[in-house]
Amino acid sequence: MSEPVKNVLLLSFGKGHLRNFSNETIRVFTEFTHAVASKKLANYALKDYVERVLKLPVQVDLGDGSNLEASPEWYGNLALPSYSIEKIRERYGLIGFSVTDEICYDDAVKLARELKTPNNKIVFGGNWVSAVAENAVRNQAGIIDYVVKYGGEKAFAGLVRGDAVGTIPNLVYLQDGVVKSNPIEKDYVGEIHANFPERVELFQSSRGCNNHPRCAFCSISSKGYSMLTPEQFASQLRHYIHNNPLLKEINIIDDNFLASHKWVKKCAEIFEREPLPKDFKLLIYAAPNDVTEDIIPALKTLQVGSMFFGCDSGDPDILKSAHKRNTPEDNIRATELALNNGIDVAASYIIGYPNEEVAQMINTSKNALELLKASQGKKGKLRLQCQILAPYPGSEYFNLLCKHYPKYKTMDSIDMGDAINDFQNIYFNDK
Ligand code: B12
Ligand code: SF4
Repeated sequence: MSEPVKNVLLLSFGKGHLRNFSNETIRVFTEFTHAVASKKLANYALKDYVERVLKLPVQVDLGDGSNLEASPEWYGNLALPSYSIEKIRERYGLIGFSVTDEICYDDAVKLARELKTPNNKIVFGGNWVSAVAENAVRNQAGIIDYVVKYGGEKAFAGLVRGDAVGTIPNLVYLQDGVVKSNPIEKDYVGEIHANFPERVELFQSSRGCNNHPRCAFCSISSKGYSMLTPEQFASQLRHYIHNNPLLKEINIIDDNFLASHKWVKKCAEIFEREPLPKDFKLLIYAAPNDVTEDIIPALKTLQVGSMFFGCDSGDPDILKSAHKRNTPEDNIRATELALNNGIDVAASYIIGYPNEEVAQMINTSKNALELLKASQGKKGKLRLQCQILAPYPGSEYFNLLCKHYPKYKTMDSIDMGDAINDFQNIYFNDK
């Protein structure tokens, strides 16, 4: 048990702009403003949880750890309040880094190295570090004190309160040179209230996914599947709209918004009684197999304007081998249904699965062409995208990569371009 922390700083990161520390300051904004680009919902969630929900006597400041000076056109108003590295070292007892992907991990570690003193604690959280937590605390000993795996609210609160390290859920740390991983608790999900800056349009109504086993390429860092109640969903949505009447679209980042039709219909019932503003739209992620005729009226009431579909392949065997629940036919049917009802679709495919045959890739392009045909003359618009399979840490495919390239097992910083090449080498060298 140690003292509760008074001043906490949570940093977010945008695209990896390599930092150069000469004459540099870090932008720290204690009043929310729209002029900062790398707005992490995670940091708003953590701040709101300890300040509003738990009412801990702490001030959590949010800062942007990106190298703002490197690209003012991207980050906007450089006249924002900012603190120097010296000032940050002096002021904050706990500094958190939200690192959701590999692109900003190296930058975050570089900055953490500058900010670390014997008087502060450095904690990392987010998707990327969750999957490489043990490697991160071992490889960055002396810089990263703790990594929080998966949902971070309870662990963050424990660190702020100064709870005994061994009692804090989801915490990974070094003790006498040995990596300790505390038991993982089911993710917390609750309303997030904050004065979001104008451009924060990210909205969370559930965490996790009900697809078991997970898709073989999936690397999301969540434990279990938890969702807001329909009443909380409505209250949070109204909070967003009330705080920002200019907001025209909200991106619901849930991995599968249609996981429970019953829940979606209950949410819709609330908004049938008190409709959303006319020109307001929701963007959702959905599995094509969950898009059925009977859910369309609810989607209309909720003013869903576009859906992102993980079609992922047009080949039935590939879909099965990746533990997907959708079929190639689902991809076409769901797209037609959405477009017919004026809902835009972004359909995403992947190629480069283990042992994927050329004929199977052709099935994928045929499936995408079917979607294109289905989109002709429809009210909704279609966007197609395709990427090469990336074996992210935390996924089943990453374990396959490690079998052939054991070096990845102990790494915390991975160039995903290299990982993709190595993965391709295993399966496609002779083709
Ligand atoms: C929104 C989003 C984006 C937005 C980001 C906007 C923003 N500024 O936040 C945009 C579109 C820009 C984006 C871009 C990318 N993204 Co993205 N994105 C997401 C998405 C859908 C939601 C993230 C989110 O806000 N979740 C809600 C918050 C509340 O949850 P959370 O971030 O997990 O945070 C919780 C915990 O992780 C933890 N935590 C997080 N940070 C911290 C910090 C501390 C100190 C503590 C204690 C705890 C903690 O506590 C939080 C509360 O429980 C996720 C998928 C997902 N469902 O998570 C993908 C996801 C994170 N993205 C991903 C990827 C790959 C990318 C890109 C690299 C894609 C690309 N190829 O360009 C880029 C890189 C962005 C960059 N660095 O420049 C992957 C990461 C895979 C991985 N394991 O690394 C994910 C998981 C999607 C996926 N399944 O593939 N993304
Ligand atoms: S990829 Fe999406 S649908 Fe598949 S298990 Fe992960 S979150 Fe669920």
